Formats: sequence, structure tokens, C-alpha cells
Amino acid sequence: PVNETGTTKPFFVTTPIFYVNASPHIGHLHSIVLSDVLARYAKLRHPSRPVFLTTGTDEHGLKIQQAAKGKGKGEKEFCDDVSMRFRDLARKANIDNDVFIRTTEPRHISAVQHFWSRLVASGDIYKSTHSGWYSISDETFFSASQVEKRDGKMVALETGNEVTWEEEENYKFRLSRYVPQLRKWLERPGVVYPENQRLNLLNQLDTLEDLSVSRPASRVRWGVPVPGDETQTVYVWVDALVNYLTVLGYPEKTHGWPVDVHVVGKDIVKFHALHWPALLMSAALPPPNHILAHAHWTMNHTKMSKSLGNVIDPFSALDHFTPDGLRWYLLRVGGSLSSDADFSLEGVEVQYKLLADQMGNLLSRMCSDKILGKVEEDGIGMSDLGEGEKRLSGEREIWERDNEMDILLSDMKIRWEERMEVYGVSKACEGIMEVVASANRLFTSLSPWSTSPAKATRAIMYSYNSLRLSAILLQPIIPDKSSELLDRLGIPVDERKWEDASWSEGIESGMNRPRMVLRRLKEGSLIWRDKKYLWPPLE
Ligand code: ME8
Repeated sequence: PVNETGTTKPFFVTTPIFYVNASPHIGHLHSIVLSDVLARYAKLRHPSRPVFLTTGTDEHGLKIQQAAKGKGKGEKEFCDDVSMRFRDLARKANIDNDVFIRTTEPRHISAVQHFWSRLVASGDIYKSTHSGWYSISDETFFSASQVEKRDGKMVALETGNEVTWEEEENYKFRLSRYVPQLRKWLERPGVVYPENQRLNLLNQLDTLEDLSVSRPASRVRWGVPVPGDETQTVYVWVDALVNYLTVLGYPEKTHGWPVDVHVVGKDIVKFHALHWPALLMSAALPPPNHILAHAHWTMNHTKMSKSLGNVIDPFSALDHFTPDGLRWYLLRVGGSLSSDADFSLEGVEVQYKLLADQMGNLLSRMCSDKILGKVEEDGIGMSDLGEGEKRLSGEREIWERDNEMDILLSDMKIRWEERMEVYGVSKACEGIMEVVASANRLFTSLSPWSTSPAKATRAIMYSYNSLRLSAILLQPIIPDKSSELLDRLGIPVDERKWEDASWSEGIESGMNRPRMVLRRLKEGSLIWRDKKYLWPPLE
């Protein structure tokens, strides 16, 4: 979906906006990082197309009202504190968001009220008496068939959270009216990733009932008043979803709509892929282009959640592992969309070391004084040997390995793109690691420190280009490390673009000529003389 040219519409990516009932945890960070990666990938892929990334906090509703009360604080003061934690988290994790939206901002409140009036104008809002099981933790009603008694308490089957029976007057939205349009929208493959989520949503259409979209103000005071009826408060989910329009300047401005990707956890896919598109259709706006639902992080195989308290503090993890170290783990291990992953600090360390061992090691082997010295001493690096010398070498086996490496490097960008275009971030990263591992093996088999200077030159050529291409492509994933690595390779900032991530173009433009590579490596080494490690060991 990123690969779409000829449009001035920004590529628009969002994270969910997070409840401020408690501090952020690793799960929230995962959604934020994944969105950031998609935004950065879009920038790399089409530098001329603007990108718009938004995140923020969801601050209304009973859950927040109660949390503030529990802390003995006023709602606004309570929200200010926790919202700031989310803002700090994004900054600390190197997130390149353009907007941080809070639902308590006046511009958002007026956007919600305007949106509501559009639903009314479409004839989709009516008053009725509603009864059902309400979960404050999920901020949603469940029907009798969606709850059960567990340990003397009524809980929602889907989430295990406690529910209470509520009977009240409220406004409803004619969700059922939009079933045919929703079906048409959901029938487009790829509209919701992964595929099993899309099929699951299609199955839910037959039983879709109208949605309760307000709560009595006597119960929920902390929220947006329904326009024209102060006795009712807009349902927190309708309030929250409208944030995606507020960030564009709705209702005056909607340039950028529809969103290209809503990144969400699978727990809230129903709100984004059933309720939200229908609400948008009612308000005469197009539905989202894509919804990407990722799986959950668990701790000892139980979903990490604020209410359970089994959470990992992302701030200390970022301190310990650096933003890139943690980003790499989240995407490499948790980047599979369909299955949950168990978080462990040891796991982060293992992945960090694998990255350091493969990339850091190849770099330091290639730049060792012994190798650079050998090439220079013999004057080989200074002459343009390459293809000709390779054929003359007469060592068939090594020549074949070179060929394998040629193919890997030629295919590297396209394979990366194929995977990233379908949000296969983990697979895309895996592909890069495989190329770097092959380059390491080739390096060993060329044994450049003891064999001919021609082989040493080739070892440098392949290592250099494997690292160069990897670092360019990994810029969206591990932005700091990639740029350090590219500095170390002596690659100028204007040669880190999408089109530069190519092996063959490199040959044509002379980038792969040994002489230039050697010079760059030396310059890169100079920049780095004071820094011992590209990947500092973890304490
Ligand atoms: O649902 N693993 O906010 P929320 C992975 N305010 N991701 C996780 C996770 C876990 N264990 N736990 C949470 C809300 N997340 C609403 C959203 S949007 C208009 C309103 C991530 O604070 C995941 O993206 O409960 C999940 O959907 C989101 O945080 C829920 O955050």
C-alpha cells in the first residue's frame, strides 16, 4: 500500500490513542513503534510523498473518571500527568510522530460534536432504552451470550473483564443499516491485515446490532456532551475514533483522509473495522484504506495489561537496551501479526547480540587493520580489479559463492519491499539477517587475511555492500544504528536513499570500485576513531 505514486495525499498512519488510566507498557510501545516503522518506510520508499503519523491519548469515560478518583485527583490533572508519560515515551523511543492528540483538547471536543451532528443529519441516531452487560475496563456493552459467571463474578468471555448489568436511556446508531456497505468494504482482500482477522469480521456482520453511542451524564460525567442534550455524554469509543479526523483539522480540513493505515492491537479491531467505517459512511466520509491488527505481547503467556499489572516498563527497557535495541526486538520477535509473543528481557538481549554479532562483527572484521592494511600494502585496493580478477582466480567454488552473494545482493531490496508492503516487518528483518550471515560466511571462506590480496579485496567488496544495503533498508527499523553504520562505512547522507540500496546501480556508478570503497572505509574509520563499539556490550 505504501507503493503508490502520483498522489499529493500524505501517507497517513495512526496508532491507537491510549487510555490514560495507567502508565504505558511495552504493548503500547509496540503499536507506536510499528506505526513509526511504516511511516519511516513510506518516507524512504517515496521521499517526495508527505507522510503524516499521529498518536495520542484517550482521556474520557468512566474508566478514566474512576482512575482519577482512585488517585484522589481531578480528572484533568490526572490526565495531564499520564498523557505526558505517553508523550515522553514516544520521544524516548525515537518516534517521528507529527501530532500528539489528546481527546481533552477543545479542538477535539468540537470535532466530536460536529461529527455527531453529521450522524444525526443522516438519520442514523435515535433514542432508546438500552440494557446489557457493561465492562468499564473495555468501555463496551456485551450481550447476554457474550458473558459468563466466573468465581462468583460476571465477566466478558472475550476479555475476561468484569461486567455489570446496566439499564439506561441512551442514543443508538443505526449500525445494522450499514451491513451491506461494510460487507462490500470488507470483501476487498487486504483491507484488514492479517487475513484471518478480515474473515472473522465478515462472519460477525450477520449478527451486528445497532450501537449504543451515548451514556447518561448522571453515570458518565467525564466526556463530550451530546450536542443539544446535556443529559447524555458521547460514548467514549465514538469520541476516541474521531481523533483520527481531529488531527487533520476536521471539520474545516480533511486533506489526508482516508487514513492509509490504522495500526491497532487485535483487541480493538472490531471498533476500527466495524464501528468506525460505518460511522464514517454515515458522516459521508470514506472508510479507512487499511487496518493492521497486530497480536499481543504476553508475560508468561498471559496478555500484558494495565489492569492485570503484569507489565514491563518501557522506559527502563529503553534505558537499558537503547531505543534501537528494543525496537529491533519488538519488530523482529513480535512483528508477526497473527501470533502472540512472550516478552522476556533475556530475549531482548539475545536478539541484540545476534544483531551485533552479525552486523557489528562483519564490520569490524572488514575494517580490521590487518585487512585494510593488506589491501593497501599490496596496492590491490588501489587498482580497479573486480570482475576480471574474479574470473581469473580459477577457484570455482569461491566463484560460485560470489555468484550466490551477487544474487542475494541483487534481490535484497525487492525482497525487502515485497515483505514490507504486506506489513511483514519481522520477515523483512529476517531477510536482511540472512544476507549478512551469508556475507559473514563468504568472508570466512575467502580468508582474506591469509590469501591473495585479490580475495581480500573481494571480501571487502561483498561485506561493504551487504552492510551498506542492510543499513539503508534498516533505516526505518533501527534509525540510530543504521546511521552510525552508514557513517562508519563512509557513506554520505545523500547516498542513503531508496535508489542507493542497489547492488547493480552501485557497480554502474562506480560505488563498488575497490578504490572508492577503501577510501570510504578509511574515512569512515576516521570518524569513528574514538568510538570503540558500534554495538556497545550490554552491562
Ligand atoms: O484500547 N500487546 O486503549 P488502550 C500488544 N483507548 N499491544 C498492546 C498490548 C499488548 N499486551 N496491550 C495494549 C484503547 N496494546 C483505546 C483505543 S483508539 C481510537 C482507542 C496496544 O490503552 C494495542 O495496540 O487499552 C491495543 O490495541 C492498545 O494498546 C490498547 O490500548
